[in-house]
Amino acid sequence: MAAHVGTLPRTRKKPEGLTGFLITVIDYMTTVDHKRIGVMYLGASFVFLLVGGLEALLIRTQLGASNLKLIAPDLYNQLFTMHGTTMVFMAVMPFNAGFGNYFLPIMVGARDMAYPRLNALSLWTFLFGGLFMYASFLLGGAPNAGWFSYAPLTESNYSVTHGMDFWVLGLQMLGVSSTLGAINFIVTALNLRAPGMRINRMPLFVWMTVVTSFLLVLSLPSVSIAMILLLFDRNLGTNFYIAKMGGDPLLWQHLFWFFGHPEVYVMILPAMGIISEVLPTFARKPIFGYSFVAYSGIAIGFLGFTVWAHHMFAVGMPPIVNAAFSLGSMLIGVPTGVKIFNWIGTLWGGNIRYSTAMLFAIGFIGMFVIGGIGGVFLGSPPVDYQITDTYFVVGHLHYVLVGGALVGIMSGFYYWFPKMTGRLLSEALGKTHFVLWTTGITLTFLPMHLLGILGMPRRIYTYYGDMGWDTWNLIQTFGAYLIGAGALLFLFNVLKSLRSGEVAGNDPWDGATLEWATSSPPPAYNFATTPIVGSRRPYWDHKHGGQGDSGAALEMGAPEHIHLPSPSIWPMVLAFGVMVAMTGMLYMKDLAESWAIGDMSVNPVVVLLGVVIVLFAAMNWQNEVSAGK
Ligand code: HEM
Ligand SMILES: [Cu+2]
Repeated sequence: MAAHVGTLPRTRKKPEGLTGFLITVIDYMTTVDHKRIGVMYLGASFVFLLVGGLEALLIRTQLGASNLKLIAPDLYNQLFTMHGTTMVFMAVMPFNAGFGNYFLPIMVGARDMAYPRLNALSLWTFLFGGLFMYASFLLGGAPNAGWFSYAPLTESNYSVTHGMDFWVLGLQMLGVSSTLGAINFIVTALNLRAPGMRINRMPLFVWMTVVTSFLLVLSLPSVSIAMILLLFDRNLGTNFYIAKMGGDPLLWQHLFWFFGHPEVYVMILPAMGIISEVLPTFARKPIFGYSFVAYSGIAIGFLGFTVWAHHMFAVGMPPIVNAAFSLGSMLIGVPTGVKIFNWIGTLWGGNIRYSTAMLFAIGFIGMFVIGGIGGVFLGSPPVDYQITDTYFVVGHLHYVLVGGALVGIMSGFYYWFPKMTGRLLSEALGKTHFVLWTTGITLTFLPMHLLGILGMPRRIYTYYGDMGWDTWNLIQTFGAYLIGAGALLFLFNVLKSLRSGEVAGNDPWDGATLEWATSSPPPAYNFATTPIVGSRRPYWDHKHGGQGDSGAALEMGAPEHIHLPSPSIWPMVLAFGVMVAMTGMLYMKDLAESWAIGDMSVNPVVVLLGVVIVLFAAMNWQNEVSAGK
């Protein structure tokens, strides 16, 4: 019965110095290992988080007092658009994809994701898509119509730079990346689970990642289509969103929010999954009401598709429509409340260890509840009429996304860092980070609710001194700097631990799920032999008594031949080709015009070049697969 989840000896020694470094770079560029891909996802997301955070600090500094003119108004629009777009699509979502990549396969006892090369393609399309969008700052101006890009602001006569084209094409790449990743997560969780790992024994983080993946697959097409129509409007003379030509700007809002509302659950559900792992571990109890936590996640995902027009209460829909969408929005509060009761039930009577991961998880509950209650207010049409498009909305969304999603992600970092690196993060620095963030988040986002009620509109560049908004704005700006300091402290903590952190061992928190049963960091093949699972908390039951609810809680299967897919450069080349083609597409309008006057433009050449790279990479990829690598 004894489980030996050991490691096999290392097969290869790395040279030192520059050669070693180059080998590492090439290793990462060609890797198909879900853990390395996960680490790259997490690292890139953190860089984007810092960039998006810098943009936020610039915005907050400009708003710190009335009548300031520190940034040009035009740049201000670009900053708040890129801030929102970055945080949503290049920070929170890929953080979730990073943890999902690293831990979902290990937690279900698999060797890798179902489609390892496709997984690499997801990573590279995300990275190139993000870089592509940021290139806009240097190529004539970044997108500037807000992260929701409402028509008709986005049409070519209002948004004259190529910024919106960058936004549309870059976001298409990020959407492709998310769709591929989502399919991979679903197939992995449904098909590659270890023997005995029934659906209702899957860790809750896996559950939430699966629900999230379904949301992505079902909602992304809506925004993809909306963006293609916008691209046509801007470049080919169609009028999908132009009212005076018979189009409808509200079509954009419907298509966008049919994606946009499920998207908010895409951001929060994985964080809910993380804290559903952290809370029981540090309360030293099983999660209270496992099935309720899992099924309420499904209910939230399902209801999430019925409420999108609550973002549009004030556009003049008939009252009965507003009422229906209000009802749906209020209903979502029920499964959300169920989860919150279950988390509190998990803490109740627990033998609690207040580690940094645990503090962030508890902080999540408190701050998410504040954000959720703000949401319930906004879900009431008469209330929303008063506060839509004010700072109240900004307060609400930041409580759920920073106080909720990002704080949950941080809990995940403190929890899983020792597994990923073999070293502990400093608890003292971690707790300081926690204090900086909770104080900073409260000072920055709580007063926004008040300012919203006082009438301060969102997306304004500056305001007059006699509005009475100065004091709170100054406090908010101060709070924002505290959040920034916390993020830098976290970075310092990570770098310090990587060099000289305390060695963690395989199971520093007395964990319950399979990732703690292998070494830290885990070997490429995760487990030397396949784990056989007989419990919802296989490793915990194995350590504390051995029995699961059917036979042994955890056994290791017979030795077997380990097959791992070989590295491949082609996913990266393919993603690069897509970026090249997108670059050509950017100048579609100039192309249409140059055709009209009959001279040749370089753009079709660039598009063609991109397509050739894509086809070349796809062919080589296919050859590798047929060669059985
Ligand atoms: C009980 C649950 C919730 C309800 C009833 C709710 C309701 C609303 C409503 C009605 C709005 C539109 C406000 C307006 O524009 O006038 C809104 C905005 C928003 N909510 Fe929620 N919300 C809930 C939970 C969440 C969660 C969990 C998240 C994300 C993790 C979230 C993220 C957002 C975002 C990002 C916006 C702003 C969108 C924009 O930029 O215009 N909400 N919420
Ligand atoms: Cu919504």
